[in-house]
Amino acid sequence: MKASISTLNDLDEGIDFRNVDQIKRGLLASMVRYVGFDPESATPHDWFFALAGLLRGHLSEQGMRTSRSQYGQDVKRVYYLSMEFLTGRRLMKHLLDLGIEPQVRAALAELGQNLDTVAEQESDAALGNGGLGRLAACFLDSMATHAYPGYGYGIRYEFGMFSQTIENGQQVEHPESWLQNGSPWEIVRHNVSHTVRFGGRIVCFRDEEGRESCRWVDTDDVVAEAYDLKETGYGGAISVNLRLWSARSTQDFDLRYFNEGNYIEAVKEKTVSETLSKVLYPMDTTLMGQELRLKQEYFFVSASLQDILARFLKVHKNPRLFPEKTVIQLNDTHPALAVPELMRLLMDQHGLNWEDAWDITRNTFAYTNHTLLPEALETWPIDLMEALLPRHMEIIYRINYFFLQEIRRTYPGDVEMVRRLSLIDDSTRRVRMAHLAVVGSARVNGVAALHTELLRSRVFPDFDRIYPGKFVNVTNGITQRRWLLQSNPPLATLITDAIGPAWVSDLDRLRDLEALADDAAFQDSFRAIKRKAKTRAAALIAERCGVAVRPETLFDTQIKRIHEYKRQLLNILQVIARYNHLRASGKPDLLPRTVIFGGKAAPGYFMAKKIIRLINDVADAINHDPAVRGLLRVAFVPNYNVSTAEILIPGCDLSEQISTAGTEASGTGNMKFALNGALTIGTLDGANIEIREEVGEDNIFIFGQTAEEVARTKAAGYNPWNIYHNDPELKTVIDMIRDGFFCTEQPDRYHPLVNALLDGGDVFLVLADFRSYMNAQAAVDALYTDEKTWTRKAILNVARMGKFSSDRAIHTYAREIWGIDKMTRDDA
Ligand code: 26W
Repeated sequence: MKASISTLNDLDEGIDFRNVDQIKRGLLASMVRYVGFDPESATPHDWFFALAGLLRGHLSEQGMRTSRSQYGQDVKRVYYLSMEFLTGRRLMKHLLDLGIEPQVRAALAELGQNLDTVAEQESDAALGNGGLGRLAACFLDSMATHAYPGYGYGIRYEFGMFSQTIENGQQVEHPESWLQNGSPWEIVRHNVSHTVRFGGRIVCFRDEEGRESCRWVDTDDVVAEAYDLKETGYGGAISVNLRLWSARSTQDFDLRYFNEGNYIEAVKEKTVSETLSKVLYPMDTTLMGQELRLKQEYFFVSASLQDILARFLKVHKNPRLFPEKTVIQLNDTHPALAVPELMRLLMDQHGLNWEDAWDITRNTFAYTNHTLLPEALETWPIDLMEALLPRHMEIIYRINYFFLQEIRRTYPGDVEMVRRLSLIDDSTRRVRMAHLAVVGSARVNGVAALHTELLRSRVFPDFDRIYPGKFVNVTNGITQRRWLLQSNPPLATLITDAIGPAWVSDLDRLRDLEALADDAAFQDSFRAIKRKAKTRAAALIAERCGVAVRPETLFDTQIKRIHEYKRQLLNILQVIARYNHLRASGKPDLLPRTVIFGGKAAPGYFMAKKIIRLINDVADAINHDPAVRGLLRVAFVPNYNVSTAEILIPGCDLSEQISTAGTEASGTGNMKFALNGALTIGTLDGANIEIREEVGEDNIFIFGQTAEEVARTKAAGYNPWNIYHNDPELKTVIDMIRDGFFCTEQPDRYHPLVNALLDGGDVFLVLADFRSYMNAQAAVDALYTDEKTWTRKAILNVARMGKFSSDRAIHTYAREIWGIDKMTRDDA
């Protein structure tokens, strides 16, 4: 039997995906056998499931090849642990990776179906909040494309990021049940499950040789069940497995209650345990110590580590070799409990002593920090940790004890240093997860040059001193396969026709486009493509917002999470100033513009929700004012997600990246826009700095204070009132908001926003940067009238985006942090 399956080709059902006829037959068979519908009456939705079902078998086969190859070559693997994977839709990606889009399109057409319509039936896998989750998805794509032995671990949330509607100008959240109709891509591994324990108490004892060992008893248990998704790479040869854990109760019925006839009580425990993987926390900053979140973090960490260790021990008998074959990347601190969990598993389950276990642990992990905002740095109450994870709390105390002992030896008498570095904040009685991650990792990285610099100088200066070389930078990147090839086919084709297809897996090749920046014919094609993409974006806006916008106008877009630090408010102040100018001057001396917003606010984030409402109120006033018809339109596109981004980004002229300098770790939307030929207006924050370095300062609109200036402004005692009183245009704008110009029915609606800007001290320096932003916007207007120069700059932006490929980021991680090699494609 074994011999007959040694080559997976024996399993081939005979479908050659290069052959339209065979795909067609396969689709019909899948519709009947897998979906169970009559092809004669099937809807596009049914066809989506039939097609996905057909591909799934193929993907699974390819995944097996990759896995066999990894075992065969006994490679070192990287495990990417992330609470979020924002992969979006998968169908088109798989077709592009496998190179079979035209054939599948033709096969569907013969069945009377349109591939694009079929693809739109898929719901977004929105298992993430924003940048951090999308980055994880781009990284899996780059790992698969470049044959790195990678593996993702996360949570199979039943409800991903909520879907957003705008009602009366306000955000309303709705549950997003992406699994309502089932996901055709998942492979359920009923046989792969791990028990995850909570609560209970610790019993320690000494064996005959005097070695202490501990047992964790009387716990409440949950089972983690594995669901696998295959992340294909471009070219289709290699894939990366993404294993998501779903919580299942250890018992369907509590027999104690059941036997008493208490049927409802008997299933209650089941419901409680299974809430663990129910819903993604829709917050990207503050969590406020919620117990369920901590349980989610431990749940996925424990299941993943048990899984990783089991896979390792299947091949290697000696746990001490673990770091030679394994590196585990912690995507922010959310999985930082992996540090004490690995210690626990090595000591309590595999009998290692403390020293060996610690040696293995700190050589296994690496930690990526994604945020400087103090409120986003996770800490957990000691009491909560002790109740839920008593053994881990003990281990953390002990790690801390040895760690601080060393600090005391190196810095005798420096009690302040000890207090600052401790894993425990004694004043609040909380565990500092970032400290745990730093101490437990071999490397810590920031996600853009400035971010890493600030991380070292402001957030972790003491750690940087005691661990020279531990902090490194890896600037973020995006995958050009999704963010150009897939989302902007006309531009991708234009580029390939001009310079060949190598850019698809080597983005530096885009440099060759520089030579065409002034070429009249190339410019014409480039502009025509942009115009078509704007028409598509306009259609989306018309459909979702009921606002008619004209593709001839400048499309000015800010799409991202709504947050005070990202300063959507600065943008809307500028829009109001523009509106006032147009009304007052009576002549259209400013270029017609369409200002597009999109993004979700955390449901409990009062200010962010106010900002959404203000944008919508302002949009309403402007869009209904005949005085500015044809000159200014504002649209807030509801339910911003990956699929919306795929349409709005290609259709944008001006990309808004206007965070207060020193607050946005990197940004990745900025890269996606520039890659699609938008010019950036932005501050010297995050990756904007490196984007300016690459594209050249003539090809980007930079404004505002630098991170250093921001710090100095604040230190000098910043008073926004001075700016308010000295800038009449700004004063008028703020007064209008304060006096209810945009909300006559409730004039005080925006007082909280105005107060934050004035009496509240304007924490994010909106007023301080206003004038400089206005000037930069004036420069945009002036340049946009010069079609040729604008297009030249846009082309140069595309040509110089090579650095911002996630391929470059992954090569850097592989070389400098993970120490892993590409697999050879011998049997792939
Ligand atoms: C505590 C809850 C929580 C959840 C998520 C806190 C913080 C987060 C993330 C760190 C937020 C996030 O997505 N950060 C973004 O990460 C991107 C990828 O590195 C960066 O490009 C963005 O600048 C950063 O805001």
